[in-house]
Amino acid sequence: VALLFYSEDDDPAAWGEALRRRLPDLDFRVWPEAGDPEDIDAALVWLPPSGMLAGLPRLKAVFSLAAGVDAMLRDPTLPDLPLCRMVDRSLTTTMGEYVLACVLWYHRSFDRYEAQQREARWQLHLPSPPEATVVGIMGMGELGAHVAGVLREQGFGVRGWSRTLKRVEGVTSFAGPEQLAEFLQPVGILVCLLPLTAETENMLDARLFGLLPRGARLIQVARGRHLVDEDLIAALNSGQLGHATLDVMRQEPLPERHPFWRHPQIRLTPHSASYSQPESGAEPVAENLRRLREGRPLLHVVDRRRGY
Ligand code: NDP
Ligand code: OXD
Repeated sequence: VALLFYSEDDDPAAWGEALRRRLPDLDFRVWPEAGDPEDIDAALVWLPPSGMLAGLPRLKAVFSLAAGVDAMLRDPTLPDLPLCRMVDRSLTTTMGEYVLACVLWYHRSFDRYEAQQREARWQLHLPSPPEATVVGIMGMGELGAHVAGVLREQGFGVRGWSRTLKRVEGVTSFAGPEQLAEFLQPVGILVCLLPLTAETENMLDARLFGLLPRGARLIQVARGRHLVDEDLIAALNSGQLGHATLDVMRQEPLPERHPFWRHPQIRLTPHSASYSQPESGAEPVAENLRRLREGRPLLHVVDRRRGY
């Protein structure tokens, strides 16, 4: 099988090595050194240039290096072939670490202490037990369900919201637009782990923030286009939201002049919440290459109608 690799952010040598350890006869090629386009059976990519995949006449499947495939689905030149998204242990565990770190930071009032320090103000916020902090997770898929488990283990109150109702031990579950307000009502820390689709775009807006208790905090680790930027700034300035941690932006890298950079109640990271390490991420890709070769159904195929 010949696999073509493209990513500006991932190390092709490390992926090639990890894949060849599992599939010694793999023909691994790195764009733009694709050789004869007719040879290529599959592509492993993150944000490929528009038209690149359409130029591979015998391509049979596309594997995304990322869990979220919204950018690929927006590209009108994406071939009508199975598109498989990344589902990988290291991606999931690093997301668990990131969200836990943020939740603990808020739970122990570090955002308030940071603000107080700017004013040289000495004021104690007595720690409350973790069960008094309710964390709401929007999106209870691979990542959201794992994050829910990590937070439960720490004793936090956890609620989950998804399209279809889940049964997760210790997690109060809600589904669909009709249960959104009830889900949000006691949430002190809101985590967004939704895929970006036509239904979820711009969901994090003034109306939704107004359904949260005053002073709630936001952890946005999904996609920049879920968030209405101006509504976040207004909610922070009015006190409806207390603080926000943003890992993803509408435009990445975030333009230097964007107000998020300097807002005192916003903390930014550069789309680094979680990361698929080649050593573990190669496993699901290798399994799908075996399946492709043997004509068996592929894993983690995106439902293009649903958009995730
Ligand atoms: P999954 O597809 O496994 O889970 C998606 C979840 O969202 C499911 O529970 C689904 O509900 C729910 N959902 C989808 N649409 C709706 C809707 N309209 N209303 C309510 N719930 C909805 O995705 P992952 O957990 O693997 O990844 C989630 C997202 O995280 C990715 O799409 C990506 O954008 C982002 N991400 C960000 C990273 C970062 O570094 N910042 C890294 C990796 C991913 P149901 O279960 O009922 O179908
Ligand atoms: C993503 C990823 O979808 O890094 O953002 O997997």
